[in-house]
Amino acid sequence: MTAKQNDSVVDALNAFQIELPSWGFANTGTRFGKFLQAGAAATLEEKFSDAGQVHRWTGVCPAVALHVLWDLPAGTGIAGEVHTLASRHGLRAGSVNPNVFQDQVNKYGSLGNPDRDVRRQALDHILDSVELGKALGSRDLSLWFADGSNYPGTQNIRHRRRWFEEGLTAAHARLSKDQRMLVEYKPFEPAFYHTDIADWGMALVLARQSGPKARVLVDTGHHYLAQNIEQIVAWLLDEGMLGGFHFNDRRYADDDLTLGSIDPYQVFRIFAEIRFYEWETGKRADIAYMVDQSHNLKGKIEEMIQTVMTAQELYAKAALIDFPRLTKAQNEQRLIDAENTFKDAFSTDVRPAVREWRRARGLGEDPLAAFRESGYMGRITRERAGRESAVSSYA
Ligand code: RM4
Ligand code: MN
Ligand code: MN
Repeated sequence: MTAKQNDSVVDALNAFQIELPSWGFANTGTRFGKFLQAGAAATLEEKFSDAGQVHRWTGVCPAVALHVLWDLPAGTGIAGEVHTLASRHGLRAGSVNPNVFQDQVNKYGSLGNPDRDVRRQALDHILDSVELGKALGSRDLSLWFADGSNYPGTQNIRHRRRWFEEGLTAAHARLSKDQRMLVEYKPFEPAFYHTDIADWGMALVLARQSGPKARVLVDTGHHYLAQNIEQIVAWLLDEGMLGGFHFNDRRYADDDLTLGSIDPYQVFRIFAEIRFYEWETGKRADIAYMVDQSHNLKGKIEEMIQTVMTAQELYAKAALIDFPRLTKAQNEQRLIDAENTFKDAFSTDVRPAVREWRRARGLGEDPLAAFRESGYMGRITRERAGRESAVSSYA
């Protein structure tokens, strides 16, 4: 790697942070079974403590996303306490994720529910979450809805769309000037015939209709197989509407596997579009990078460290793309040369440069090894073993 390339990697890593999901540290499972881990976090304090380990060894994860009902079963009125817990572990609260999909009342949906009272209840929960975000100084209200239907003809798709527009507009009206609202889409699960916000186009329309502080959130697992995700990213960047990512990898559906475990080139291509946009416009894209994964089989903290390391490596690789060379080759229709600017960057081994970057910042060269050596896992496993282990979330 040349000195210039090394500088690009250093600049990229200096600018890259990624938010962790609180639910990634708790016991979760599939609908077929829950495989509990003795060391899994059960309380918000434990989630912050575990996330604090990921931040401590990687240095790039200062914020933790909160899922309101899972993390704050007592309600949204405890911002002070959340703040204290987070700072105790060197962290802050990240995006606030309202939960309007788990209560019995949400059987037929939340903001898209045909029952006006249920829609109101969902909106109230979202508005409480906006207030919690304000009290926590958290910027993003991150909205995902399980709304949809399982059988043709059972719901009025157009009415539900309008109810979403109404609800999201009302939620947007409550945002402070520093807050944003991220609208996440998903084409399937738990609804399997239609979901009310099925794709990026629907999320974009709703975000635009609800107000200027709304953006689209791209969860990499929320697409049909073979969909060109980086094209969606390029369009949203061009529209000024890309708000953030939920990163994870998948083989079939919304598998929530470790980022880059199945298709690292996919993640690289997403970063490539972002870097290309930034290089061309001279502007930094205002994107919240977040992880949305939870693991039943791998150790939760180790897996999160692995994810963050992978994200950094792929982001650093994308920083190596020679954009002047790429643009020239594109303009001259030299297809192979253009394509090879991507491939050259992707196949460069950035790990020595990333290790060096860590060393220079007083971090361990290998966060995974450092975490293992710290003895933290053994300690929490002993401390937490034997108590009632509940599955606190379904992610
Ligand atoms: C959904 C979606 C949301 C996440 C829930 C648990 O599939 O990805 O972002 O909060 O799962
Ligand atoms: Mn998600
Ligand atoms: Mn998901």
